[in-house]
Amino acid sequence: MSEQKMFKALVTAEQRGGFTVLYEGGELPAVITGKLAGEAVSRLDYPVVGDEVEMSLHDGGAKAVIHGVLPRRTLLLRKALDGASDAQPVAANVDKVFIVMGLDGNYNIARMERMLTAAWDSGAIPVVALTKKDLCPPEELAARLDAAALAAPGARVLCLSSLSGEGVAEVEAELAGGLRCCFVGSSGAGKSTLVNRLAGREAALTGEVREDDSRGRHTTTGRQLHRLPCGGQVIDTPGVREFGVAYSGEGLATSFADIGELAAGCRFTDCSHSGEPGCAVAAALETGALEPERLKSYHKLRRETERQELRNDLKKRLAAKGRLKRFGKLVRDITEEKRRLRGG
Ligand SMILES: Nc1nc2c(ncn2[C@@H]2O[C@H](COP(=O)(O)OP(=O)(O)OP(=O)(O)O)[C@@H](O)[C@H]2O)c(=O)[nH]1
Ligand SMILES: [Mg+2]
Ligand SMILES: [Zn+2]
Repeated sequence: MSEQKMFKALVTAEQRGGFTVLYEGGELPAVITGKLAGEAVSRLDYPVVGDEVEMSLHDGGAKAVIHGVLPRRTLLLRKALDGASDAQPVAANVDKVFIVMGLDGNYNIARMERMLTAAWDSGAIPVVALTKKDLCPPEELAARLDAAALAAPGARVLCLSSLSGEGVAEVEAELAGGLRCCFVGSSGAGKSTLVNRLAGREAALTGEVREDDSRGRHTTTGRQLHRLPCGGQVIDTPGVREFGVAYSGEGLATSFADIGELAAGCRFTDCSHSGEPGCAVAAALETGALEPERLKSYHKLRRETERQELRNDLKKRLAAKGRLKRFGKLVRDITEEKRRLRGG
């Protein structure tokens, strides 16, 4: 077989069973080679939107076949939907992860904290984008903004309305220099509406939220990268109810840096802030410097992270055991074969 010519392309969309890649300014449908699928050990070995891939052209340049994924700069992960312990990649090579949350009934600090933890773990910079400012009762606005800022130490918190356009320029400013971002948030948060506002056209489908509880209807079903007139790029994703913990303790330490700082004042260096004497975190609760809900979120996410780490560790040990077993069988087979050849 003659050597195939390879090209680099960017994965811009992912649908069931297929991809779209951007090559020389045009988008092409793409599939992956059987070899890539066959050798994949986990979902992380498959391409994801934002990936740079190595591909060959077919059908006179109308179709692409993806042979491999180039090394990733950043990778946003979420827990698998189907309960598998494998983490699921959401987007690759993004510079910033926007946690999009509505200031209407969509507002939920605990959910935002989970998404922030995953965002810090991705290697990208998290930004909180509070949408639907026009729907927030004016007397509630300051309190909601403050609560979000307190729960997002180290991250910028933007407030905007995709309806009026107020605050949208600040989102564009975050993408200056042609940065790539990814929008995550629950269904109905207003991700696709903001994409359309940034794109200046109906680039993505949007859907009404249910009136009784502001919940969305899962309008966006696939992941899609949009190139924006401001020069930046945004990956729109389907809303998820739960982001789930699929991360290391590192993202947790960053997203709860406020508690980490307080913990430096605890009497015991390994204080778990659950009733030990001399606990500075408990003292901050007393003075009101720390919200009890915030500590509750921290404890909950820490437990999940520890369970996840334990699972990963167990999986690694089992995988190693599997390899040993296979090796043992190989040795037995060879010994058997030698004996047979010797006529024993
Ligand atoms: N008033 C107002 N409505 C908004 C704003 N942003 C979004 N909406 C509305 O909120 C609803 C949901 O918006 P979408 O953009 O479809 O939400 P989404 O986050 O993409 O949801 P999924 O695709 O299901 O994950 C739509 O009816 C939008 O018109 C806003 O800033 N102000
Ligand atoms: Mg959407
Ligand atoms: Zn403590």
